Amino acid sequence: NGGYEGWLRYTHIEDAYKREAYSVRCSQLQIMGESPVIHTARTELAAALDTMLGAKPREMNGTGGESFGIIGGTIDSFTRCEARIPEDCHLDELGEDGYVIQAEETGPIWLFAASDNGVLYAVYHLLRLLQTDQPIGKLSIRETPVNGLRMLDHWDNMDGTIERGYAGNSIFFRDNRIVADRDRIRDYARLLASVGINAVAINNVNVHREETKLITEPLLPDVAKVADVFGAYGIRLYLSVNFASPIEIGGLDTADPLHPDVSAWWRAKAKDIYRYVPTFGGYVVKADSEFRPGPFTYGRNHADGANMLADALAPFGGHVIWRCFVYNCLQDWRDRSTDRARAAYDHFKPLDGQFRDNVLLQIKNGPMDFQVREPVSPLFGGLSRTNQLLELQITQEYTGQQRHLCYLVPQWKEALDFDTFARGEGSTVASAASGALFGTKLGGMAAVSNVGDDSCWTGHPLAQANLFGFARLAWNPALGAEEIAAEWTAMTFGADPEAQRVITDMLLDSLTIYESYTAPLGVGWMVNPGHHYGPNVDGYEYSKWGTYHFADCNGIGVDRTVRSGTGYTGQYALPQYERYESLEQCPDELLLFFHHVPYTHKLKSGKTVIQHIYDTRFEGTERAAMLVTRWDSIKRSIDAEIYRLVRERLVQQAEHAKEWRDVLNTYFCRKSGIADELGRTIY
Ligand code: BDP
Repeated sequence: NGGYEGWLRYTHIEDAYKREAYSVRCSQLQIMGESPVIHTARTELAAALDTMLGAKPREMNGTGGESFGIIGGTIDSFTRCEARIPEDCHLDELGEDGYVIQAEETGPIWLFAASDNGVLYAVYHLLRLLQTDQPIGKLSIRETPVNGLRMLDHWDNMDGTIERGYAGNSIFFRDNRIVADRDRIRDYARLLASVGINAVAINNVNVHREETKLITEPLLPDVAKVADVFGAYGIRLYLSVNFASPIEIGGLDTADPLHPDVSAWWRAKAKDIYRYVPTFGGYVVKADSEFRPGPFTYGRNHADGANMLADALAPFGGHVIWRCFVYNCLQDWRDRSTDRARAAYDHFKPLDGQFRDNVLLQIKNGPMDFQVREPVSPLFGGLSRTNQLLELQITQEYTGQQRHLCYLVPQWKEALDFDTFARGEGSTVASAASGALFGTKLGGMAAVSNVGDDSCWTGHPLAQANLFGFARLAWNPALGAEEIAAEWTAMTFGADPEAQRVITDMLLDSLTIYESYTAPLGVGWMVNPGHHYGPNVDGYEYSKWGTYHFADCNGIGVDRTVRSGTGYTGQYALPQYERYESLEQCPDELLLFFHHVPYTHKLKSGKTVIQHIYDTRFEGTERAAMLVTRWDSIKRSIDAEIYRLVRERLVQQAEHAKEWRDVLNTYFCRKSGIADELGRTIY
């Protein structure tokens, strides 16, 4: 039905032989326990098997002596009902969310976990095997998530709009209320749980008047209902809060984090919230950023602010997720010390070690703002005594707004695999974020969701791959971009191998296609101010946001070196610092992020910067057009509605790519006065 079920379609398995092989093992089941999460696991498993195998599985009540069937539960529940546990299962150290799936050629399929969530994840894993056509004869699977926190942030406003949303309106809010019909929220929770998400923040980090009230008593009963919906899928609910709440809703005249009335107000507030929502996850806070209030107003720092909130939540087990997206958005471009790229590190590095252990600093992958190409934020590796959460953007604000195809997993993989060298070679961002690198207590990954009330959730049906992909990476950052794309495609589009291949390849090519017609060589921006869609070369060049490319008739790029620029490169550990500092070693794709060079500068590819700009813009546009042809080639295997939705967007993408090409090529041709070597038409 037009993509609503996402990757959980559970289509009937047509191949009778395969269906029979699965049916033999899966025609009866027993999931032990009674909690809402266990109930979800049981109903999901039964319903999925029913549609895939064409027969409702029987509920059994066995003790492990059965010759077939699925038996699952927490290790405790197995012990309680004295069921047999096969000897060779390694059930130690499964952590909070891990699980084991074990089966011999004959006998039951066992699902074991330490927690109810783990049981649910095991169920989804088993179903994924069936959905992707895997054998289930002998199974010995052991999974534990790499990241403790696997979170989705929603930038939803209570009037129902979504900041940077490209797929309709909010599924949580309408007309300044929480929606009454929560079916859609449940269906969303189901999609998220199936890939291991365990936390959501449902409102925008820019907390305005109406959203500030979410933590007040008239609204908390409805917040609790939403929390329960998510709770049945093992997902904890968080809220973004306004740092100035004590003033705006508390009747105080200050929000100074060190003022005793302010901390008392937040402590009482935490009590209220937990009375209604005992499973409440905590607060997400954007403070002193883009006109949001924060501790700076009172001459306090961000540790003062975060710790005060953390102390209020600590008795209830809540977290403070404090964002590091803090920079001066009213800057003077001539002042090099305020280079926006430096800001997060300059603010937070000196505070390392000063945060409470229920605070996590949420750090965007790059130092600027979710551009198609950025280096990794040097706070990863830079902070060694603070819990961290890597923040990614699934919603495609700067990557085509779900009108252009842009599978972001390869970009995220690059960030996760980046070596900070903070503790020698192999000190990856993935290990810093999870907490493994420095042994910090909490850690994980968060991302801004790309869903709305659109029929397929994400506007562009293929953008679902990003939601899926983020969650899979948050569970295990070592998974490959191709592996994830192939898995998503198989689950979403079914068995046809040709369609699977074409879609997977389109996904994998899409990021480089998008990058090659938009802002070149890591310089970023060049988008229309405000909504950020479409080319506008000087759109941000003469404003105060700190997002410049410095193109003139001689050259382009931002000198961020220690030697002659803003000094940003100095925030990296060796050898990354040297690599970025040196014009010779700096990777081509980030050249203009780190260096200002003449248009005739030769890249490692042998091309000059200007010729690279022309060539890639022409190629990118052609490759965008080819996406339509590739999609058309599999028309017969695709659901008609999805085919139409995707095609419509691909055609638009091809058109808009031409606009990018022409605007950028013309601009650089005029600025540089250098013609295209191949004499192609530049408007
Ligand atoms: C930028 C968005 C803006 C967000 C901000 C943030 O343009 O809408 O509020 O990030 O992350 O990318 O706070």
